[in-house]
Amino acid sequence: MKKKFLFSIVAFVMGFLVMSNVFAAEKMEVNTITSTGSVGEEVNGVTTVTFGATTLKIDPAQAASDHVEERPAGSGWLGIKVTAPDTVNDEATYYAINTLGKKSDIKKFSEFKDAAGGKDISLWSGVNFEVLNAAIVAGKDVTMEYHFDWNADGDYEQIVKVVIDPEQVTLQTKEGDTAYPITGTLGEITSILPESASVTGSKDNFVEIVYPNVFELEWVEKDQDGIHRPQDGWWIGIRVSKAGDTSKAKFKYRVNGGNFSDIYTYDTEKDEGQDYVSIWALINEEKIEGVDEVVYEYYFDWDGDGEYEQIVTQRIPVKNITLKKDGETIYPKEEVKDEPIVEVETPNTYDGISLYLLLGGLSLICLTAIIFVLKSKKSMN
Ligand SMILES: [Ca+2]
Ligand SMILES: [Ca+2]
Repeated sequence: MKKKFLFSIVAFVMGFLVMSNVFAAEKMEVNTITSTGSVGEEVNGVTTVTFGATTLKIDPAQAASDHVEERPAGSGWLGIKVTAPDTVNDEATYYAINTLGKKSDIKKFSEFKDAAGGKDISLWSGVNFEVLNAAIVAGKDVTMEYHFDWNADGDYEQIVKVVIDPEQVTLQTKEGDTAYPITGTLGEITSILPESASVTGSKDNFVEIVYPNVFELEWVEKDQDGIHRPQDGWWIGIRVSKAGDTSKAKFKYRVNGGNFSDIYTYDTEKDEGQDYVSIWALINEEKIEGVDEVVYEYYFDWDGDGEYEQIVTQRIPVKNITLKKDGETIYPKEEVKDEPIVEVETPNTYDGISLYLLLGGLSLICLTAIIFVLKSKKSMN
C-alpha cells in the first residue's frame, strides 16, 4: 500500500511538471512593438516574428534602455513584447542569441520585465552595420532568438525568434538621413591576377571576386610585367579605385574570418604615382596545404566615419590550385611512391659462412705468397 501511495505521488508530480510545461507553452503571448512585424504560429516551442521592409532610426536613447539585449553603437531597434504565462516562476530566466551566434548572459525575467507585478517584457534587437553586413555576406537573415525557461527548471522550453531580411532594412540617422544602405559613391574593384577571376557587383556595398574551381598561378618576380608586388612569389591581386575625395578613406582586412588587421589609410597605401590601391594576397604551399579555400575580406570606410560600408570578399578555392614556377609544377607535389621494404630472410649461419669464406680467402692469399716466395728464392738460387 505504502509503495503504491508513493508511486501515485511521484506520478502526480511528474504529470504536474509535464502539464505545467505544456501549460506554460500555451499561455505565452508574443506581440510586436515595431509596426511591420508579424507573429507566426508557434511550432515546436518556437514562435517566429518576421519583420518586412523596415526603416529604423539609429537611436542612442533606445540603446540606454534596460531591455536591450545588445548595445552596439549605430543601431536601429526591432521591438517585441512577450507576455509570460500565468504560471511564470519568480526565478524564470531568459537569454538571447544574435545573428553572429553571440549568446547574452542569462537574465532573470523578474528583474527585466516592464513593470513590477506585471508579466510583460519588451525586448529590443539591435540592427547595425556590423550585423547587417555579416548577414548579407553569409547570405542569412538578421535574427535574434530569445530563449525562455518559464518554470526555472533549467530547460528553455520556449523560443521567440525575430527575423528580418537585411536587404529590407533602412537605417536612418536621428535627423532622418539615410545611413544604410550607403547611397554615396563606393570604390570600384577590379581583379588583377589571376586573369580567370571575375568580379560581381564591382561598385556595390558587397563585392565578390569569383575564382574558378581549378586554376593555375605562375610564380612571378615582384616587378614582373611592370606590376609591383610586395615580393617574388605566387600572388592573387585586386585593384581598388574611387572617384572623388578619398582623404578620409580607410580600410582593414581579415583572413578566414579571423581577427581584423590594423586599419590602413587609403591614400597612404596608393600605388606609387597612381590613383588606386593594389592589394595582393600571397599564396604559398604553407597557406593552402590541407584547406579547401582561403577567404580574404576587405572592409572599406570611404567617408572615415567608422562604419565600413563596402566589403570585398575574395573566396579563393585552393583545393585544386596548381602553383607553377618556370613551367614546372611546384604544388601539388608529385606523389612520391615509398621504396618497398624488402625483408630478406637471413640464415643464422650466414656470419659463420662468411667467416669461413674470409679465412679460406686469407689462407689462399698466404699460400700464394709462400709459393711466390719459395719460387723467387729458387730463381735467386
Ligand atoms: Ca523550463
Ligand atoms: Ca563609412
